[in-house]
Formats: sequence, C-alpha cells, structure tokens
Amino acid sequence: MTTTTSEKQAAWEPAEVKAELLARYPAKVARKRSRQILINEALENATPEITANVRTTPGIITMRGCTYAGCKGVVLGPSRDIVNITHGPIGCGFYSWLTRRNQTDAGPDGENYMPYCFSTDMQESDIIFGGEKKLTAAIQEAYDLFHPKAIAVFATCPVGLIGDDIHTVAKKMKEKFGDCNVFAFSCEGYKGVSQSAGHHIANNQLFRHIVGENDTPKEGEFKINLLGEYNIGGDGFEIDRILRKCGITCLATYSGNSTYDQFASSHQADLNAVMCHRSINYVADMLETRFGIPWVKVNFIGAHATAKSLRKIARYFGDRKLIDRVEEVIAGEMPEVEKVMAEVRPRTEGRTAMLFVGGSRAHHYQELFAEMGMKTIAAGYEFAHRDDYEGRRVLPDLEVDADSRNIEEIRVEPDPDRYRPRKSEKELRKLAESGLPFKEYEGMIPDMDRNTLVIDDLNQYEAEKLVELMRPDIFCAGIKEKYSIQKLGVPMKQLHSYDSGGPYAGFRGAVNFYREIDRLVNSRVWSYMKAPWQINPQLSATYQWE
Ligand code: CFM
Repeated sequence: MTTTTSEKQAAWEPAEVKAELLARYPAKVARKRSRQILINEALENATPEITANVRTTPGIITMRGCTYAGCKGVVLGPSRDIVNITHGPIGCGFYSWLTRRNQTDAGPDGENYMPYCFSTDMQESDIIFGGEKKLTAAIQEAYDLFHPKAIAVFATCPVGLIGDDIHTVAKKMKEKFGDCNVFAFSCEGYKGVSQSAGHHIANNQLFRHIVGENDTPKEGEFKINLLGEYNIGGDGFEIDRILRKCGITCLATYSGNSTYDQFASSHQADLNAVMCHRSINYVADMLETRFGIPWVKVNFIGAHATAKSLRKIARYFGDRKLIDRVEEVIAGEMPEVEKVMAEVRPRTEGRTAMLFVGGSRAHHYQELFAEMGMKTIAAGYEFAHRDDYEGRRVLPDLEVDADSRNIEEIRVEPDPDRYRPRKSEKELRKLAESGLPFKEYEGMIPDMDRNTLVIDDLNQYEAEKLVELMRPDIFCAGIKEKYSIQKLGVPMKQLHSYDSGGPYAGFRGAVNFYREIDRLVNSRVWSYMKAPWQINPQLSATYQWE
C-alpha cells in the first residue's frame, strides 16, 4: 500500500512524536532529552530555546564524532601541503584518512600530502614509557622525506592521558629545522563534548601559528576569504569557478583545497565570507579583531542562496562593475538551474525531508529542498551550539559550563602595524541598515516552519523511531545512519560525504542535487523493502526443554 503525502502528514502530531521519542527513556534521561527536542513555534520577536552543545548521555548511540575529528579531520585535514601527523594509536589516523571526501587539486607545485596517512602508531610501550621520542622521530622522518612548509601534530586521547608535551616537541623541531613551521594541537578526542571543540582548537592554532605570516602582497581587485567551505565532493571547486567568473579573488579557503600560504596571506583579504559558521566563526572574529576584516554570513548551498551570497559580496565592495558582473553571472547560470528545477518539481513537490547533519548543513540544505518544493519536517545538528539554532543574538546568554571552559579562548588584540579597518564604522552601519548585516547569523530555527521538529544530537534510537512515525520521503545524515534507515524503506542521502556524489554547492551543484534527490525519492525500490519484523512482527520461539 502506498500512502500519499497528505495522509502521512495527517498521521502525526509533533507533540505526540516528541512524547513517543521520550517514552522509553529513564526519567532523568527523558528530562534532559526533552530540552533538546523542540517543537518549532512562531514566536513574536524571539526564537524558542533549545539545549545544545552538552554531553551525550553515556549509553546513547550518538551520531557525533570526537574533538580530534573536528580538529584534524575537519579543519586541518583538507590543507594539502601541511604534513598532518596523528600522534596516537593507528586507528585514529587510519579512520580519518580520506574518508571525508574533501577534494584537492595538487596545483602547479604538486605539493600534496593528502594521499598519505601520517601517524606515530603508538604502542602499549609508548603509552607506558611516553611517546615524545617517537613523535620527535616521526617529525624528523616526515621532514627528511618531504621537506614540507609545515608539519602539524594532533593529539589523540592517550596522548592527553599520559601527558606527552607535544607543544614543546613541536617547538624544538621548528627551531631545529628553521625552514619548516611545526606546531601542535591539543585536540584529544575526549577534550570536548563533540568535534565542535576540535574546530575551536584548530581555529586557535591556525591563527596563532600561520595567519599573518606572509605579507608579500597578493594581487586581486576584490579580495575575500571563504571561511568554512571544505570542498566535499568538489563543492569548493564549483564555488571557485563562480567567484572567478564574477571577478572576485578568493585568497584563502578555510580549508577546502587550501595551502599553508593561503592561511598565511589571508589577513590581506578585504572581506571574510563565512559559509559554515559553526566550524570557523572563531577565525572570522579573530581576523576582524586583529586585522580589521569584517565578515558576512554566506551560503552557497541552493541556487537562490548562491545568488544572494554573491550579491552580498558585491554590495559590500559597492563597485558598479562588480555588481553588474555578478548580475550577469547569475543571469547566465540560472536558466539551466531553472530548467532542471521545473523538470523535477512535479515529482518532488510536497515531498518531505529530514536532515540531521553536523553543525551547518542541516540548515543550509533546507534551501535546496525548498527549491524542489520539498518540506523539511524535522532537522537538527549533531554538535552545533545554540547560536547556530537560534541566531547569534543568543551569544551573550550562552551558558559557560565546565566543558566549554575546557577549550581555550585566545585573546586577540589589534595588530599594531597591520590593523586596517576595511570600512569605517559609518559605512558598516549604512550597509547594515540597507540589509547587509555583519557578524550575523540567524540560525536554523527561524527558517523552519511552525510545528516542525528541531532535535539536537539525535541518536540511533530516535532516528529510527522518527522515521517509523513520520515516514519522510528522504532522510539525510551520515554513514552510521545510512543502512539502518534504508532498511526501514526510506531512502537515505549522506550529506557529509555525499555518498559518491557532488558537488552540490553553487549553480551546477544545485542541478546535481535536484536530479539525485528526484531519483532517490521516486525510486520504487524502497516500497519493496521489508524488514523481517515487518513481515513477522513477533518471532516465536520455544525453550529446548519444552
Ligand atoms: Fe561545518 Fe562541514 Fe558541517 Fe562541520 Fe562535519 Fe562536514 Fe558536517 Mo560532516 S565543517 S559543521 S564538522 S559544514 S565533516 S564539511 S559534513 S559534520 S554539517
């Protein structure tokens, strides 16, 4: 039997769904989870409050990753000419080796260490007697083999537990080499409640050890940095193509397809365009404080969002030639996008989606689904903070608990020689008043419809329950969720790695996405999927002695 979308939607009430999700938990866990499961309501001038960035209750199978993953895997991982050494047991390095599908172009210099997995491969004896000697030897070996510009060292859990002083080792090696920047990250997996802590640690050290190192002037009329774009499935290549076409120079991308020199020169840009707010907002703020570069939030996921972001950048520079060029590019790209949009829409209109991804995509991808006429009925982040849900206006009210205090906040002052406000206070205010806000992110909740569900740190049990109760037409999350959801007869799209697809950013990416989602939600294969318990809900068994 097939159910129509309207029947499906009539079948659930958000309050009932929430009650069902909580029903099986012990009282204390249910109380905590209930603050992370929110029924979206349209409030006058406020956003409903959600609990986020808190520890996952032990025993719950979370979708989250660890702090090391956020630092090494997410932020530093995509830079091609830095040798990233994982100091720890081999599993940590192995499982963070090229699994994120962040693509790279080795560039004219060909310097590219991405295909390698560097690890100190700690053994029991290193845990007992200390791993510093092994780390020193590994740094030396990497230097001798490759002579890279930089070597980065990442701490895993055991390193923090035994107290290896990775920073002193790094410093000594840097001094010894003289022509290679060596620095370390205290990003032990357990350091924070999720990978989000790793982002912060990575931001701090990037800023401390690389940003501002290269003052050789960079060419370009309209110079920006693109922050929080990681070139998954080639997203960054598509964005670069569009920016180039518009005549905008991207000095540095943090950190898709990036190089050491990009970070080192990024203080020369005149605007920071922040795509993934969660992972990189710290660098954006620090670049502003030290060098005077303002930042705006952008989103290149969705064709309309892409057009809007390009217009934002053009308006910031306020140059007639650039504004016109951007309009020409949009006008040139949109017809193909609209053609495919119109083609799929009769088949996708009114369909429903659920998105549970990381710290920004669960919001950004709602744009693409909306362009296809699809409605997001439930969404949430794995590790975002309240500001990513409710908007940056809640920043002053964020609770600083012991876990967040554990992550260093670095104090940044204006650079005595290089601080240069790109616009005067008056100009910034004028732009803001005319609809170009700076340092602002409205978050996911205000963009979602009333009575949709917003759920923080969704877990394995709740994901399956949610799908059973609400039967979305598509569920988006990561590899850990993929097969359990598909076994329930619902197509599942990975929005971390994109399965084997992409790019989905920009104009061409939107076209790719429409086509793929159309195929997924309209494939009949899912209706044939029957799990054993759907055919035989009760498995009968008898005791042997009976
Ligand atoms: Fe930012 Fe990301 Fe994301 Fe993220 Fe990530 Fe990722 Fe993600 Mo996976 S930096 S928060 S830590 S947009 S790896 S490229 S897809 S969880 S939503």
